[in-house]
Amino acid sequence: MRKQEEEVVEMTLQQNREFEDFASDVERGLTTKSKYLSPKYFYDKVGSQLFEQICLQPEYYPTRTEASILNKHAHVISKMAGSNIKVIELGSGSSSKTAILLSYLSLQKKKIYYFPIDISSSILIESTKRLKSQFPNATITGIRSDYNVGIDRAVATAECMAAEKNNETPDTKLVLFLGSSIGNFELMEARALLGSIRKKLHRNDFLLVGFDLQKDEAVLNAAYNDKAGITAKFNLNLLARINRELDGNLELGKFEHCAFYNSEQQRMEMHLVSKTDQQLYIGALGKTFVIREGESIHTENSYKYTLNQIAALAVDRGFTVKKNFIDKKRWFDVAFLSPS
Ligand code: AVJ
Repeated sequence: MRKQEEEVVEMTLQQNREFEDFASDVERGLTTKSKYLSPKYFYDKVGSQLFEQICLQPEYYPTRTEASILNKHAHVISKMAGSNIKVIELGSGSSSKTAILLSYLSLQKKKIYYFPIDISSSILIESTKRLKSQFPNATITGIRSDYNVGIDRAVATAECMAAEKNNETPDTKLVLFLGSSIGNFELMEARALLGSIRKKLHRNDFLLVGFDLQKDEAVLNAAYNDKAGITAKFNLNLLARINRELDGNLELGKFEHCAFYNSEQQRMEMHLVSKTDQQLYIGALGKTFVIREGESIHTENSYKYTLNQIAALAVDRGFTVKKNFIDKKRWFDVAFLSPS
């Protein structure tokens, strides 16, 4: 069986595990006093496509702002990262921004080794196929996984490659964590994640993290309540996914998208608010969950950072901030970190 087919089979097998995780997480989230669902479940095929549409909305500035920073500084970043690296990306999604960096790296390098890691099998299959045609000489290995396991598998795969090819493959790593996905993590979780990444890095490795910065609340609220209603669809799609995959009878029309900036917590919050008292039946769980009028299901936090908070977080986790690549409006920071 060809290697590519092996990769697809492996990803399909994991889809079964995905189902188990989803079912038990939904049961837990709808059973607790303050109902919640993890934002990682936004990214099924429909959700990933809706997120790509969100990135095109005039109000949603993060993606295009980060892309403009990468376009402007990719040559400096690839110079700082050195000549022989393997690129490991957490939450790669469509890898559209990463292609900017890979283009520069391919100009300078003999060969690119890129390991996109994503929870969504569908966007991973799609983006790796596209990137392989864009970078025919590159070795691109998609890994369907959450972040921590994903890095270990990327490092292990790279080492196998090195063994197979008599150490031709590079030994320095550039880990990418773009798109302000770090914003979805509670601050303690973000600390823990950076700490676990630090443990997997050697002195010559680097970490590039995209942070959405604090700014005018009106700009933030508009970004998560776009006029076209795509973010609302993206949020409600979580319920549609429960219906599709867990045999739920949830009526999307009985829920309202609600997103607002919580200045105390310095985060955008997304919720699905019930318009009436409801009985939510989920066939795969054989259970009914009661939700009251006005009660919400908390679906996402998106923390907004200051440069001081970024520096404190990096230093606290054993990194040095080599450079903050920031846009003119100071809305977004791509932080270039090295192990200290
Ligand atoms: C992909 C997590 C960075 O929080 O801004 C977009 C997801 N949520 N619109 C973000 C999202 C609502 C996005 N991240």
